[in-house]
Amino acid sequence: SDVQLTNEPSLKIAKHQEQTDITRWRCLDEKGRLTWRYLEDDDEAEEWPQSYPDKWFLGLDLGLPELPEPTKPIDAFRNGLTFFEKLQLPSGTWGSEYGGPMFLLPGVVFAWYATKTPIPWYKATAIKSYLKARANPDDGGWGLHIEGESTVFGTAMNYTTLRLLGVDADEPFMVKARGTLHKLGGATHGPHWAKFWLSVLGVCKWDIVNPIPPEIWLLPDWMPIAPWRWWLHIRQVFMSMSYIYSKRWVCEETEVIRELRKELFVQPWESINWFSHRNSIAAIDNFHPKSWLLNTANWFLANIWNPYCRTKGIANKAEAWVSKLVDMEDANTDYADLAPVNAAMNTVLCYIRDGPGAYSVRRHVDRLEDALWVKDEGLLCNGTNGVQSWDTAFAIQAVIDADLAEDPRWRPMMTKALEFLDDQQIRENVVDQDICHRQQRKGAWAFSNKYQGYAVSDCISEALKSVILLQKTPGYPQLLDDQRIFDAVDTLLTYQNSSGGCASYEPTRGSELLEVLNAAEVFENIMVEYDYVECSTAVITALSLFNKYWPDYRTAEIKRFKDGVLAFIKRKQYPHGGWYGNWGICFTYATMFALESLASIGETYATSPCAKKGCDFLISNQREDGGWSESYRSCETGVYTEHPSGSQIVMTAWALIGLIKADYPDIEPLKRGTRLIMDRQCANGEWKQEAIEGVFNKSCMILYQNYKFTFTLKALGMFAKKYPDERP
Ligand code: LAN
Repeated sequence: SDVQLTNEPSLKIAKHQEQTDITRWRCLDEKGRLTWRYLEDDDEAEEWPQSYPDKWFLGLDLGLPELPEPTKPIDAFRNGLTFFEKLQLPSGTWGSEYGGPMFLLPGVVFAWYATKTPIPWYKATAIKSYLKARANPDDGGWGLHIEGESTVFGTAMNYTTLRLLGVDADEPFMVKARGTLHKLGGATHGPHWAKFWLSVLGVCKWDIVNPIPPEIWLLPDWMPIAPWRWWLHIRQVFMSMSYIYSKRWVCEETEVIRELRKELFVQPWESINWFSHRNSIAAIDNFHPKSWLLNTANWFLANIWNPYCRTKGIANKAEAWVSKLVDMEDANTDYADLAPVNAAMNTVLCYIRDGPGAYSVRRHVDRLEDALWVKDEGLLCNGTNGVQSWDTAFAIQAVIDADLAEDPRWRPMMTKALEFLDDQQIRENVVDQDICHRQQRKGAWAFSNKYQGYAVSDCISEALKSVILLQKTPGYPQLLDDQRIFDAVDTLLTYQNSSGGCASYEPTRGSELLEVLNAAEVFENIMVEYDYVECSTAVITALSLFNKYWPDYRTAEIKRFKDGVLAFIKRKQYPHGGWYGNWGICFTYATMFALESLASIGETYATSPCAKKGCDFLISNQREDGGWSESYRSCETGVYTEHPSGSQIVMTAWALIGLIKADYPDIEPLKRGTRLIMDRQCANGEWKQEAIEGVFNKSCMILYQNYKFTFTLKALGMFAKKYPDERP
């Protein structure tokens, strides 16, 4: 009754209300698959009360008592863990918002819209709240990520999202956003992906989209540009995009689409020359301008290939093959897909191909829920379907590093965490591994969960470390037998590049030169896998630990592998002593991992010039108040830059962990850093969210909500273990 439909009854999109009732949201944990429910029914809400994690995710008061004031780091550790324990989910993992990127939610909403999926009022309302809260206060637009300046990408996509959800164009915040979009040149000046999505909706015409030929999937594997060599994310996104582009499919025209055509552009829609705007892009969106080679290829494809050479036969063959590859992706992930970008596009693809109501469409729509998240600000889309295995691994390591895993007080929590990793280990390779060019994954862990099932070198490493450490602690069940540990190591050993380093999902398969084909405009370094310091160092640390307990397993290969990684790490050290981080901000993050890995093979401050230089780098950046602080600008510029809001507990913890692992000899700086973390702790043991911690592709920031527990605890625990009697 309170659901008001727009004038498109067939789409059943509800008008928003002012806000949802925050006490009615619940996060459902089905063995690490996390989805949100809104309980409209009072009885149901009473039967399923909000848990501590629910309340915490939603910013509600947990009503926890104040804990005794800590005098030593170990007390602060205990208080912190007492709080963090309350946030453990039934499956044994911890949940987390994983927001930051501002281009993911629009994809999901567009997929709902294109597939005529009903959007209940509470989702529409919660999305409206989130986007309103996240509009840039000065100009009302949205950026690439939550801390970024307004772009056409962010503003055109999120404005359109709101309009599709039934938000009025006359609302003051919409007027403001539209003004900003127009100042930036309007939606004709968006990057490739914005043009793609707006063409699917029929707000733009397909002529504005630079070619995305599915034919590229027909190239033989030996060719240096064959897509199986590309970085996984780009490959998977480009795949479904190319099918939809090839079909030039447009969703049903509705009143709101016709209105959007009037709102998003700076000239009358009918007069726009779409073809001529293929390369129009606002300066702020053009983070990585297209190469002349790509521009030439685009010109050829658009002017010669498409009109004159592309036969129906070629198009059909290419579409059919891409469609098969998408089927494999869907089957291998039970429709969860690699990430919400390709998940949204695959949803549309299945709708086009299989029709409304098809199982593929229904399952996709259901799976899109896995990436959605609710918080006090409203509903958003996470960067992946969660951070489950990754966060669980670090939670375990924090307790191990404090030497408290044997303490019966923490054993139930730790056992549950171990059970989670046990359940989440991937037990088999994908069926069509060679055909769809998947990496070996038996024995591995994914970043989120096994349903998504994409192994990552450092996710395997961190989970493996945690499992070994706990199973070697007296009193823990031996859930993974040796063979399953060996499976993980076997897969890990497939990850080394010729450089000695390791990449993320797969060893690097193509040349860096492929970067000239980067068509996304808004990201850098996305075309192939690169060697990442964090990934490489995590692997070496895991293998060192493994060696300790199984010295005879593939000994020579492991030694060779570790030597290669070690040489790589040493090469990658900056003259100032730090290492550049690709997935966390930035030098502080990677330097922690580098020092930890060096320590794992016995290289510390006293014994290794490389480790000493790394420590000196960290010490040189310690601030007056004892903390460390780094801004995401470091990632963009490659120059260590402090965050304007001062010391950050997460970076302080990273620096302390690196220093303590490297056995830094002077306790004074360590005490000052530890003090800062203790001072920032709340009376109930919690730490509050500070600046954003993560990054990808140099330009896009992403939040790691649990780092303020896992790493602060680890740092406190390590300090306490090393200096049990010190009171910083
Ligand atoms: C992630 C998240 C986890 C991250 C680590 C494990 C931390 C890292 O060490 C290796 C790379 C990895 C797995 C990673 C890769 C890129 C991801 C998946 C993300 C940063 C989360 C979101 C991002 C993804 C690419 C977002 C969609 C954007 C596109 C350009 C397709």
